[in-house]
Amino acid sequence: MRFSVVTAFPDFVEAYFKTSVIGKAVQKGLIECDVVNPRMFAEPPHNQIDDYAYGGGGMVLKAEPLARAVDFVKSPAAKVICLSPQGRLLNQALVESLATEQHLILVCGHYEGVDERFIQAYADMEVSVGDYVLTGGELPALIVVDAVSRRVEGVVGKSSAVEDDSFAKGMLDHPHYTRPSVWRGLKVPEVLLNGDHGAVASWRRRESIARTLSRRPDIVGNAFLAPYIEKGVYLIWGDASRVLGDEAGLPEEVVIKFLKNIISVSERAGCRKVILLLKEAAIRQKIRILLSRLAKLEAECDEYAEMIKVVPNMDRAVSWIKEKEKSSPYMVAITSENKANRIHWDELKMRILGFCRPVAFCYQCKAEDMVGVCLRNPLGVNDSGDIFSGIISVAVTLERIIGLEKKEVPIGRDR
Ligand code: 4GX
Repeated sequence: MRFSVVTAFPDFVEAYFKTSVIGKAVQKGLIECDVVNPRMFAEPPHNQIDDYAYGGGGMVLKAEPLARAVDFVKSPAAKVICLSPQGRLLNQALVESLATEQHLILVCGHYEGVDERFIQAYADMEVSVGDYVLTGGELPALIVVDAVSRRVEGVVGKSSAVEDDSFAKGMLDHPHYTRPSVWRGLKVPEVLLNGDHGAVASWRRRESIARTLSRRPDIVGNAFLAPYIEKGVYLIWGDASRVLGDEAGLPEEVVIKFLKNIISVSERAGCRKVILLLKEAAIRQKIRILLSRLAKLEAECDEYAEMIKVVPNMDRAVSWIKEKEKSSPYMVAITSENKANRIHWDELKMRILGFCRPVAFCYQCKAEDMVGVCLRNPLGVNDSGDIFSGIISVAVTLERIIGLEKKEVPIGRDR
């Protein structure tokens, strides 16, 4: 990965490239950093790189010296980024996306800014590091170099790289402590001293959640929740006889495909079980036999049989979850009907993090069975309750609520 910084103050940027983690990464050859001064490409004898703004105002960087500097460092795959308060706000998702590039050319503006024609002709993207005004683009450029570099393999140690996954999940970090265990009368939380790894993990999860909900509720909408849900997530497919019963007439391979799909969708969202409501004993038996046959036939289907549970009705599903989790599930119906207890998916995410209860997503369940909240069915009124509609509705809903592990933002000209 290569970074080229175009700046009228090369000393400042060069010092950073020789220091600390970035300096070591340069030494090890993990990243390549160069600096180019537009003044070297300015018109002699004055080598002026700025001039008065047309229409009045302060000074503006001239387009030609910047253009020549960029041409000088350019490589075929280079992306040109201009640092500016008018740019796209930098966040971890954009950092991950920039980390996939081979060469970033970072152009640092000064004064009132840069001649707009340079940006138009050369910049692939304008990036801002925050909603405040600085004196120049050097610090923002170094912020980009720093954040992107630590996503390059080998630049930071494995533990910090793994730690970083927590930001990929989009939640705030938990507090950290080191020795001594009592400092000026302040104690380290007891749970961290006992060596119970499970208890530590669960404490850290709760701390991350509490901090995120109170300090940064705005990021919860995009967070990947699966690692933060202590009690299980369940999917209950009501009236499954309609799709799996004999009258549905589905060939066995379609039933198998359905089971596989619904399991993989549920597993990705961290579901503990998929519970099928099948009122006829004969069909429950048929599905059980099919699952155990699958387990014998294909090694990977071993877990498939474990993931699926068949019960006759909702009461049995709810009491089974309650028994297993020692607390009653929060019921969430996926429905096309306009119910009074409908909530927004964003609000549901907040609630799931706020309590420590199992959550049961219910698809095709009878109204009288549903006492919790309702979520809008992503298929709308077009959901006919068949296996195709069901998998789509369930997959979109689970992905919306639980989220995606990684977020990719495409890079390119964004205006
Ligand atoms: N995130 N500044 C750039 C001059 C400027 C203005 C417009 C290009 C276009 C900043 C930030 C930031 C101050 C750096 C103005 N250059 N850059 N400079 N916040 O405040 O990136």
